[in-house]
Amino acid sequence: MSPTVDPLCSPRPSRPFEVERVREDFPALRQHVNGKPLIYLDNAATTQKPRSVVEAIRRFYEQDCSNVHRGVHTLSQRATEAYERAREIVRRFLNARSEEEIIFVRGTTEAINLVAHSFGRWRVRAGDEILISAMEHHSNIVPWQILCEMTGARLRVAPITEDGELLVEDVERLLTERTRLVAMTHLSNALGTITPAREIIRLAHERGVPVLLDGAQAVAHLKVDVQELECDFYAFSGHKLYGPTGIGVLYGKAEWLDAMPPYQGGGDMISSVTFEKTTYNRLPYKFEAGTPHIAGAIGLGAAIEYVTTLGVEAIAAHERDLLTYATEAVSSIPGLRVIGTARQKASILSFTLDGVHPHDIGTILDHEGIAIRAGHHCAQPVMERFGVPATARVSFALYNTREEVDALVAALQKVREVFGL
Ligand code: C6P
Repeated sequence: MSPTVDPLCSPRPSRPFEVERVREDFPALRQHVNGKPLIYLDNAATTQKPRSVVEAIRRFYEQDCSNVHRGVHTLSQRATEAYERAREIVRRFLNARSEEEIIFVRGTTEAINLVAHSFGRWRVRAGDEILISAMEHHSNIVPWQILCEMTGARLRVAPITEDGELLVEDVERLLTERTRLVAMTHLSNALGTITPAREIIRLAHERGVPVLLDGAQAVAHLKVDVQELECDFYAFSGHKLYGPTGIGVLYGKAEWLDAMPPYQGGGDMISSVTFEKTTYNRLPYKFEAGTPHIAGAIGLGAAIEYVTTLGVEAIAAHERDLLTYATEAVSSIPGLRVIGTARQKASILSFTLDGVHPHDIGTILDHEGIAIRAGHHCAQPVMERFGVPATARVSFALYNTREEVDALVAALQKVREVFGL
């Protein structure tokens, strides 16, 4: 089944997407690997960085390097302004109501752990339930298992279909009066499925249950508007959005974040400390203990500006074209099985090839200069669901081209030849 149009994105970009011009912004794409021009198709793991992001980080370290929120001196003021400006860029990008709702963290993993520890410690008791889906990344499974171990709560898992779809009625059936939180991926890293997030949130809210969306993959491929989605928490990583590693964002509705206890204690998250009592800082600082990744936040701001200038919808349309083109192209390869054939998909093409282990596919493609990921993609329950130990995964970004897809298909034919298929 080929992917259909993502309802969150307009099907037509406002102007043509000039991919060859865009590629010039990414110095890493100009290199050769194993004597072949690099074809980078491992974007779900991490994306390459545009020059403007590297420049923003360099500028910070060369000119403004200082700590934030602490010094009266000029460099500290400049660093604070740049860091807070990055927060405002994120706020606008997600359409959050207020900058108080944007917490800088290390990445999606830390964002989810923050909610599991803080919200969990506050709201979850023995016998309560956390509802996730069967296509979650380990980052959206293990923190909830740890919480369940600590509290005696129970993890419930909404199943997925043979196409890798999450059915709203299954989620509805599993929402009970003991459900304290729903935590779901917005876009599966192993299957490419776009989940029906808006409907799930509506159903959960009808029962007074808050919803966390794992946006690690979605944020680079779909237009995300947290007010339109009405999600209570949204987690994402900068490095999958053309920004640096080690920086990410937890969006949370202010009413939740206000009520939740701090996640970590330390500098910057307090307003006063005595040995008898500590009072906590206001939002968002209550959740940002210690010196943050200042350069990372600035780099993420630059990445979001880059993506916004190109247009999220134009990027989505370009990637949709690539995914449709690639899905059709690989369907002619004998023995190739696509894992994840949901009607709503973005960016990701996972597959197996009869008689060849995905790691061998990855190794042979690497000899051809083509980078893909092979393995369980930190989503072992998904592999189990589809009865495979691993898949080969191609994941697209804004700088990929149809010519690269053609090269991929030719290299996959080579894999078959090597294995005498
Ligand atoms: N998936 C992949 O190759 P971090 O590592 O914190 O930036 O992101 C974790 C994470 C959480 N949720 C989803 C849906 C993800 O895809 C990821 C990261 C990478 O698929 C690395 S395992």
